[in-house]
Amino acid sequence: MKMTFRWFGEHSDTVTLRQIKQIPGMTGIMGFLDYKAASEVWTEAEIAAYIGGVKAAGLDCDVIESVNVHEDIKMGLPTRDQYIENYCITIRNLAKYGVRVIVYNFMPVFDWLRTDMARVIEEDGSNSLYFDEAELGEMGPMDIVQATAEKANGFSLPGWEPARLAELETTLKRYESITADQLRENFKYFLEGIIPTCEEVGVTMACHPDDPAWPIFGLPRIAHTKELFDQIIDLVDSPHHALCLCSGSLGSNLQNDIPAIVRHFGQMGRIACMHIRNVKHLGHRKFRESSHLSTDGDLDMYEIVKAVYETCPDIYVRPDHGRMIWDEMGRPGYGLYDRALGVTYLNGLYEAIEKNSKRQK
Ligand code: DNO
Repeated sequence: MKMTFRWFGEHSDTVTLRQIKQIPGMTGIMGFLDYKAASEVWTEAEIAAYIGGVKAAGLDCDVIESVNVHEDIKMGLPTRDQYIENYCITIRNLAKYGVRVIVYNFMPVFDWLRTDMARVIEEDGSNSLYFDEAELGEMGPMDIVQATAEKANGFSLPGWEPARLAELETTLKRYESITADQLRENFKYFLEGIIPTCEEVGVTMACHPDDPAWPIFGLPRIAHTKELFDQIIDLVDSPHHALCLCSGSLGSNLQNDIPAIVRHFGQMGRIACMHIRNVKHLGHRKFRESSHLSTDGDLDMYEIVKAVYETCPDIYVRPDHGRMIWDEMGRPGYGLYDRALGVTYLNGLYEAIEKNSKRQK
């Protein structure tokens, strides 16, 4: 288990590389050029500067999260070929600087979605990301983007800065006629376009689950259960087509047996990396993100880490969203303190599982 930390870059993150390096057991970051538009080419000069800075801080950058997929690719528009070509150039450029894994998602329009970016947790006064489908219904997509921007300490919802609101309306309209099956077909077309390049340069694509784990605003979503991931894996037969399982995203639906899902795809060799965090359910489709500790949420972190140890011990892992604690102000979900606590907890679980397993042999 190679422990990493998500980092948005010098000008877009409140956390520094020096702080990340000081977290025990930290090997590297999951990196991101946050100013790039979806499927815009990442140039070698940009990559060299970014990764050079990370390496100078004593950290690796084997994983990039994310290279975003253009909506035209997801919608299957004729313009998609140009964007797929760009995507291949970015894959090649990243590979030249040692990147091994690229995390991405195939969610129409929105990436992860919450109805409150800073819901106070009464018990201890911390706050965390929160979702309530009842609130979502009242809000509508445009309100969500605006509300997120207002309560996100200056950060906006990934991909939907308020300046792009007009575009959002057109995009939503276009999706009205796209079914889940069509979306899957478009996904296959995309994978067939990029996986040969990945095979050539040694990069593995890691698809992230839908978050929350069901369709929202009537938009099709095809990556949120074991069965749906089986269909995705079947789209292209290559070890370079893999998953980035996220326990928190999948855990928004308690029907998802996460240790079993990890074992299933881990044994197949199709997990490239994982995001590990916990969620606390408060009602039907209503949850908040808790600390990583098993007893603070509804997921059994011990069983999840054990499944990693037993079926895919070499994957990259990062703590996922943390709460805001100790009066920290930062990008919602991505402060330093609670995520660092998550790292030490996950490393502790792993050490105990590993030692216990070796002792029994
Ligand atoms: C949320 C993240 C996601 C993830 C993308 C991958 O915090 O895990 O935004 O990076 O879905 O493209």
